Amino acid sequence: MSDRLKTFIRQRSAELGFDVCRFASAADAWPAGERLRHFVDEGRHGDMEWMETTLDRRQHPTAMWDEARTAIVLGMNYGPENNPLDQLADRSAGYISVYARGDDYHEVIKGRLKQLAGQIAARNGADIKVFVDTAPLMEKPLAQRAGLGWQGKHTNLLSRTHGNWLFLGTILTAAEIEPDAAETEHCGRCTACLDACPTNAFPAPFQLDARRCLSYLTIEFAGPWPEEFRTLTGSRIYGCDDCLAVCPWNKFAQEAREIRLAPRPAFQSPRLHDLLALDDAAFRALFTKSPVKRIGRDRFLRNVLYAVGNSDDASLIAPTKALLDDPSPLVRSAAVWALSQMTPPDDFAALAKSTTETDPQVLSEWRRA
Ligand code: B12
Ligand code: SF4
Ligand code: SF4
Repeated sequence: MSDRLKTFIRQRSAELGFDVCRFASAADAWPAGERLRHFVDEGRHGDMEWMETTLDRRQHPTAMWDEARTAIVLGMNYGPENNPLDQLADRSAGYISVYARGDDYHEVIKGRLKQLAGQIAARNGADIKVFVDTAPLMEKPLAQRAGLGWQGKHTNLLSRTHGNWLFLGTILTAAEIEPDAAETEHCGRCTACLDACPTNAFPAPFQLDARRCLSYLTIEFAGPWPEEFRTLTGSRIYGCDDCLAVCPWNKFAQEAREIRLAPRPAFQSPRLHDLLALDDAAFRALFTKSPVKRIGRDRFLRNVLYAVGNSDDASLIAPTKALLDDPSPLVRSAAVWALSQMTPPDDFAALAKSTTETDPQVLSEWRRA
């Protein structure tokens, strides 16, 4: 029965566009929960308070749902056509990470997971729940246990068949289904991802300090960044792919076949000049159905302005000055920093002298610069 059910699930998952589908016990003990607790105890989750508040439930699948017996772990390939890091050389353009260049994967995957779960429930009758990203479930160790790949030294899951470009989604069921073999680690002596990280975000191999990660800073962190990271971000304005893209296992990666994940031309090397002009309505229109929309126009403009400060593109000075009057203090403070990087010290001092700024946070940025 278990074998026939597995074949049924695999076939349906492939029809729904998943590239991998494997099975793991959701009930066996694992070390991941303790490691997560260590991560949070060290404060490495930064401002992601939801990791703290859901810590107990996150520790193990059964801590969230005590009837869970099997995890059906699915992977969807989002492999890029070329090495995405080549785009970092153009400092007048922003870098949006590969995962965010098409439609929001949460939407793409969640709908399919629900369809698959419905088909499984109709056949099997056992209780079932679907998860992608936002639920308090540790997806990467579950995926390793199911044999989709292994957690590399950069902490992401990579595989011998898809390299580093797999989105994960999970279905938990109360049904007992024969697990597949777990994958073992194949990083060996390689340290390419650790060496490539622009912000030195790995305190040790297999461990990440999210507070130093550009993905966290560009997406999750709400305020002005600590100064040291502003120059290190280069032109990365949403997410970061460096540790994934340098991995030698990408030689086995294939280009994504899911049409909704295909990169939109507007998100490949968007001109910083155009992005500086985005008001709220234009931002929402540009990022319809994109994961970028979630961070909102002000946080996005903050990221764009840090990239402007690193651009050496004098044509961006005038549109940056215009943002000194922006309604958002976050945007104004990032504009001040960008100008401090791009204008000669005397010009900047004259600007600082003439400012009518009253917001204390922005004023402190003028003084710091
Ligand atoms: C929080 C989060 C983040 C945070 C923290 C990232 C992190 N590495 O934890 C931030 C915002 C930084 C982030 C960034 C990214 N994320 Co994210 N994120 C998540 C989320 C919601 C939870 C992950 C989590 O629980 N982290 C807590 C840490 C403690 O867990 P962990 O990484 O598994 O930790 C393990 C290791 O540290 C290891 N470990 C610790 N100590 C030791 C010691 C030894 C000796 C050993 C061997 C191991 C070891 O064991 C731990 C437990 O397994 C998941 C979705 C989910 N629900 O799982 C997506 C998820 C991990 N993200 C994803 C993606 C795509 C990204 C980015 C690539 C996006 C981008 N391009 O910008 C980056 C990658 C950055 C990186 N190098 O990790 C995908 C990854 C897919 C994959 N193939 O792995 C996920 C699974 C979402 C999804 N459903 O597809 N993310
Ligand atoms: S995503 Fe970028 S900043 Fe974050 S760990 Fe990887 S290389 Fe470092
Ligand atoms: S770059 Fe090297 S160390 Fe990092 S995940 Fe890939 S194989 Fe492992």
